[in-house]
Amino acid sequence: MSSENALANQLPTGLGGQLVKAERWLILTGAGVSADSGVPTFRDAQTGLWARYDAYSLATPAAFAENPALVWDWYQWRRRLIAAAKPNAGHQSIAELAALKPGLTLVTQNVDGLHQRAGSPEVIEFHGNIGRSKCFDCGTVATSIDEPDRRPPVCSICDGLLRPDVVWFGESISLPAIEAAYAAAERSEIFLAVGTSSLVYPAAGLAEVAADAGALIVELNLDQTPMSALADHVLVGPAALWLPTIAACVREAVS
Ligand code: BV8
Ligand code: ZN
Repeated sequence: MSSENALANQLPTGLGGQLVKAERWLILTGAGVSADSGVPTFRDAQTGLWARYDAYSLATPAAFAENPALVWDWYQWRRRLIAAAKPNAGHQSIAELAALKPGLTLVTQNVDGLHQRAGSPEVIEFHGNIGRSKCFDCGTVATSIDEPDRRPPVCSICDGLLRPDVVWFGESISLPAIEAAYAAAERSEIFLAVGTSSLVYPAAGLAEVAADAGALIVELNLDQTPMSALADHVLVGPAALWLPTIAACVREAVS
């Protein structure tokens, strides 16, 4: 019996039917969904050159202002890890669910672009995308980088330093992203949090909004998180194993 069928029988009682019936889903993903692609999570201890740095201390405007080359190098290291990674069965299942459930909204805290590479048509990138660079001074997104070996390269408009187009700690989420995500949470029937420690706000606030709107709250994680107490169902295990089961359950019902 394939792992999908085996786990399909292990979906908590009643959950399969609720997933099939609900049209308006909000899926919120965190670093755990990309862990199965070999992309380290924020909780993971960093490796190699970066072992002695804490991701939270590097992902800030102050860190970049203090040592732009160090922060740029850290993102270049992560960009190479991500370029070598492939979307996993979890990303692919979420892309399939978007096709099966037109009312599905996907919000990701990840900056790795793996949902798009897996075929998800619409991705609300709450924290931006590591694949884009923008000017630290004028904010212009770089369409080309003249001197890629400079660390960091400079803006072609104002000569300011380029930085990754991600949302750092202490920076605001873009208004369109936050409005779309919160509107989806307010009308959701299913809120599925996948591979997130539910520690980083305002993303972590979406679960409460969905719960207040009467959504069924489902958490998929290896561990307990501050959101676990709010969840109606907790699926313990890897996202790359549970998500194909959820997709199979919905697919079988519509085929
Ligand atoms: C803001 C981009 C305000 C950069 C990131 C209340 C309200 C508003 C703000 C705050 C608030 N309280 C505190 C704050 C400040 C701060 C915050 O939340 N701090 C935390 C640490 C307490 N929030 C902010 O600064 C936000 N900005 O609101 O500004 C403001 C208002 C006005 C004017 C100015 C400012 C901005 C936050 C965004 C930060 N940027 N990323 C980059 O990537 O380099 S966040 C970054 O960390 C990631 O993107 C990710 O979102 C986060 C880590 O979270 P996870 O994705 O959950 O990953 P994590 O590693 O923690 O956990 C992985 C989970 O997966 C674990 O649970 C693990 O068990 C599980 N797992 C592992 N493997 C698997 C798995 N699960 C399933 N399968 C597996 N195989
Ligand atoms: Zn500039």
